[in-house]
Amino acid sequence: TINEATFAATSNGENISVKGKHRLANDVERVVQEHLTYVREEMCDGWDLIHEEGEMKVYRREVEENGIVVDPLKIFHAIQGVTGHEICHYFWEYQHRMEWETTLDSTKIIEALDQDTVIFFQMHKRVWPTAQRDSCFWSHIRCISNSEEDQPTWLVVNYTTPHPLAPIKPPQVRLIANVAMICETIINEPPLNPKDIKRENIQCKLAYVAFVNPGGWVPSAAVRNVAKREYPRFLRRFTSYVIEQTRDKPILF
Ligand code: H13
Repeated sequence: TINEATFAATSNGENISVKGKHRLANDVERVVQEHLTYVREEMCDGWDLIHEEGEMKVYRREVEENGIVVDPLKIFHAIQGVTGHEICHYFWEYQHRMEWETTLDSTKIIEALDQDTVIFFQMHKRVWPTAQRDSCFWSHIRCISNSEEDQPTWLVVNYTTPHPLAPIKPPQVRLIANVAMICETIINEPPLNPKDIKRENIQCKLAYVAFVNPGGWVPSAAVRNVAKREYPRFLRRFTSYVIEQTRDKPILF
């Protein structure tokens, strides 16, 4: 519910409340902080490097809950010529999503909670040998300043939430997810005047973290094979898309 008298318009023309906190603000805060702590943890016992491709490294920890595979996943990558803000912008903005997502049938915004937080309903492609999956999650984008000199950290978090506009309709199965994209921008050999920074001087260090529960039983081997193939494929395609989109645009710091 919108309880404040001040409104702003989102890019697709809906009104959202901009004053005061929305009903999921505390949840968003907690999950963002958890990701910032978790991403800095050392990758030690139990983490397997399952895929390496150039600068991209995909790690996974094998975990099952009641026989359901819920393997945590972490990907590290470094992308030349783009900023963390650009990566997060394209990951969060739904207008671009269907151009890089190959695992979705549809995506839509069902509520805007504030300018940086929206609730998505998505229909996923049937990639595994059982029922089709959908998902309903808040998606939040944020910029965190670390110090005056450093470039800020940008992040996007996608976190499952129930919503009256998205009831679960069996046989449809709902994915449960907690996903974060966390990016830092590195400027190599910074010129004296910041205006002279060129794309060849910049690099984005990216961490992508995913906890996904398929929401119902799927054969373990099938889920693990799909994940091992699809996550690197997603990151490859998504980062090429951002490079392509930003190539001739001014740098978005
Ligand atoms: O992160 C990716 N896409 C986001 C934008 O569409 C949505 C994602 C999400 C997934 C599920 C529920 C809620 C949000 O954050 C890219 C995802 C790539 C997925 C590759 C498929 C892997 C299959 C793993 C099987 C685990 C059950």
